[in-house]
Amino acid sequence: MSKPKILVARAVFPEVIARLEAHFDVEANQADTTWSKAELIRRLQGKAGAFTTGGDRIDADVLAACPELRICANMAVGYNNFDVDAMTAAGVLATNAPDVLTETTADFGFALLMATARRITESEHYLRAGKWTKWRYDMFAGSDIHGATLGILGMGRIGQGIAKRGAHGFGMNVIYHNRSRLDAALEADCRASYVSKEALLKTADHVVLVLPYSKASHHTIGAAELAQMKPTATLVNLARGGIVDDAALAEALRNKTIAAAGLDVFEGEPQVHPDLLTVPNVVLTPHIASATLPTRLAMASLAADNLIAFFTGNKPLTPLNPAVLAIK
Ligand code: 8YV
Repeated sequence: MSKPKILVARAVFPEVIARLEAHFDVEANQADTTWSKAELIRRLQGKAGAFTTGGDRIDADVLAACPELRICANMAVGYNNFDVDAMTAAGVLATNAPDVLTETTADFGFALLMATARRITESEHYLRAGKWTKWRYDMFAGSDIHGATLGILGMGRIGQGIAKRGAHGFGMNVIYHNRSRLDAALEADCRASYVSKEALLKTADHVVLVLPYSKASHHTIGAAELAQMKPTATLVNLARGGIVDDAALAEALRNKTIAAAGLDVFEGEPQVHPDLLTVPNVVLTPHIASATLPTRLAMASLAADNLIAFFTGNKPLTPLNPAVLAIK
């Protein structure tokens, strides 16, 4: 019996490709070429499955052009690259890669917060440029993390990981806002108090964004929200580009409406708003929050496990639209 054909849309660990090859006829993009939508559609012809990453958009056009497609397994917890409603309507299963990246991403959130609040990259650039000629009492003075108020917008698994680091490790006062309030046991575990978005913006010394991207969360932080924050506050975006209005943020950083920002994700990435590149009080990283090799391998393995389970008649581990399975 011939093996199902799958497409692996981006380069991935050779051992994951080898594992997929044991089950599937694999077309892999190990050259890591960036494909246009037309090229993705061309490559998906005849494929029953796709291994995707956050940059591979599966929407109604792609689904209409690829009628043989039955499952797309995302190597990411976020899945705003999927039109899940269109996938459900087309009978295509969507899976993501949650949990395996939670602690690694929360570690990075804390690293980005600390680098931002303590001006680590800005001061390093100064040193490397040969500008450090003497010590000064207020040189690169930043803001404290310990004992400060940490505001977390979006209290899913990663938000909870950041809350625990802040509360248990740094004695922070943790407040959060989320679509739904956590149950009392989880709140106690995180030592976090539920507040309104407005109260969070007004009282937090450090605001960390970890909410999923959707039309509803587009520009959750724009000029009006930045104006509500303390002038000494820092903002960290770990979630998705588009949750912050990057042009408004660059202006707020330039005007010192807020003190500093740390960004791992950008609107239209890998392009970065040019104004962000010219303000000094922002730490910029290229979407690396989950980037440790063990975690990236776990994410890729989970995506592969979902594909293998689906085609061997087992239940995929992390389905996003399980109704599709019930229909079959
Ligand atoms: C990925 C992410 O690196 O999991 C997510 O949602 O944003 C990152 O961990 C990226 O999306 C690649 O798939």
